[in-house]
Amino acid sequence: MPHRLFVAIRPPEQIRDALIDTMEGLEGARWQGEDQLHLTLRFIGEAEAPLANDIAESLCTVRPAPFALSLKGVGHFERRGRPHSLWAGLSPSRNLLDLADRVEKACRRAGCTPETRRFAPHITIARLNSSTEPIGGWIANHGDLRSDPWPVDAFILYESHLGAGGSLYEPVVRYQLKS
Ligand code: 2AM
Repeated sequence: MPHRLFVAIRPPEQIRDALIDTMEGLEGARWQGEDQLHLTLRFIGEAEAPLANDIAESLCTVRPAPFALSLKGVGHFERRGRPHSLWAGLSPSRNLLDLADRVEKACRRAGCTPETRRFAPHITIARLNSSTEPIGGWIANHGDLRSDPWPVDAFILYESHLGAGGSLYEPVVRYQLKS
């Protein structure tokens, strides 16, 4: 059976708490669970065992030095002209772009089809649908979201299990950055 994979950074507890604090005041939003919060570096999608193993191995070569990230602001993505998700943004970080670039190259070396979409760093907070109330008030209330910097010292290869109650994200391999 293929594995649905992605590579992400897991924010620490105090950052997850800050994100959870924003999860109110929007009727009809499907808020992410605490254990679902992550910053995707590379969505891989369905991979059969040999490719999945090669990806897991290739990612071992990605070992930049640890760096800091901080939350900055909120936003939304649209699909078919309608708000589809809410997210928290990150302060611009060259180190984050560099990490995503190295992860992308490692995935390609393992045999993944190149990602053509531009990397848009975000942490999804909620999924929305046509019955969600207008998001303008929520965006205005949380637009000044900021956090202290947190140290990023690892990234994770996740397997996504799709279920009726939402996706379950299972950490498969944790990759420590250079110490
Ligand atoms: P999202 O949070 O903005 O939806 C696991 O699905 C992770 O991979 C999510 O963080 C999701 O981003 C991201 N992702 C990127 N491209 C995706 C795609 N085509 N399908 C599903 N998830 C995708």
